[in-house]
Amino acid sequence: MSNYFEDLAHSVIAGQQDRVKQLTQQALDAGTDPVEIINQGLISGMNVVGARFKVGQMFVPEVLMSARAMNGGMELVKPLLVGQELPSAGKVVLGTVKGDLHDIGKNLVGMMLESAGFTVVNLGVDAGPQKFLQAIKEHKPGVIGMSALLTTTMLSMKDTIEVLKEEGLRNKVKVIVGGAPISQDFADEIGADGFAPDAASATDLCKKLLA
Ligand code: B1M
Repeated sequence: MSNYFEDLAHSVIAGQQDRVKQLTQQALDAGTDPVEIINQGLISGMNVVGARFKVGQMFVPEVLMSARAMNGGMELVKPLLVGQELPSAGKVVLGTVKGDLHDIGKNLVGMMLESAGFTVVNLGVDAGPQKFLQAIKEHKPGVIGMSALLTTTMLSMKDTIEVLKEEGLRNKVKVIVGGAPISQDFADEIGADGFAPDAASATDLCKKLLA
């Protein structure tokens, strides 16, 4: 079976959605545990994609192909998980900050997190402090992740952190930030718990913060 999982992981890395679906179906027909298919085949492949993306060996279009391939397999497996709790690495509330409509990078972060087994609550774009606050109260995440692509909107991250402090929630949730104009210095300055320069690093950071 380990060769089969390797084959599945390689097909995810290669972005071959049809092959991933075929292999997933074969494994299900053979009675393989759906959780094993996810962890040892699908997620294991996406972990390699994340690592390669981080060091510039894979690029955004290839990552999107791999994610699409992985989702093809997930669609077959998920209905069989009803009643079974899919192990979650933790919950992350993710959004692009107030006034900012850029969501390609943020969605890539969301996909990578989901691929690594996190539960992601995606607030979409133009998410102000109150929206993050409500989502924290409702979903009780371990981490909130804010994305900004404009120098004019990045200060909204600071506003959100201030609101969390006012509400007494700052110590209950880790805050990570990212996006093209964001740096580690800026993250330190506004009192975030971490900064990630890319989607794969964001996943590593969440794992570290929730360990
Ligand atoms: Co806009 N735009 N845009 N734009 N746009 C930029 C960002 C800009 C740099 C272009 C430029 O002038 N060279 C510039 C910003 C300048 C600045 O502030 N310094 C700019 C501008 C000015 C604008 C408008 C103001 C233009 C106008 O209307 N006059 C306007 C603003 C609208 C608004 O938001 N209110 C605008 C609009 C748009 C579109 C709607 C047309 C479109 C967005 C479509 C969409 O997202 N659905 C758009 C696009 C596509 C871009 C560029 C071309 C590409 C951005 C992108 O998707 N990159 C961009 C120029 C560029 O970057 N070359 C530009 C690919 C993506 C994968 O990368 O988002 O950086 P990125 O995400 C990375 C990392 O940053 C990181 O991981 C991702 C993957 O590795 N990351 C995180 C991101 N979020 C993270 C969160 C994390 C951790 C890591 O933790 C939570």
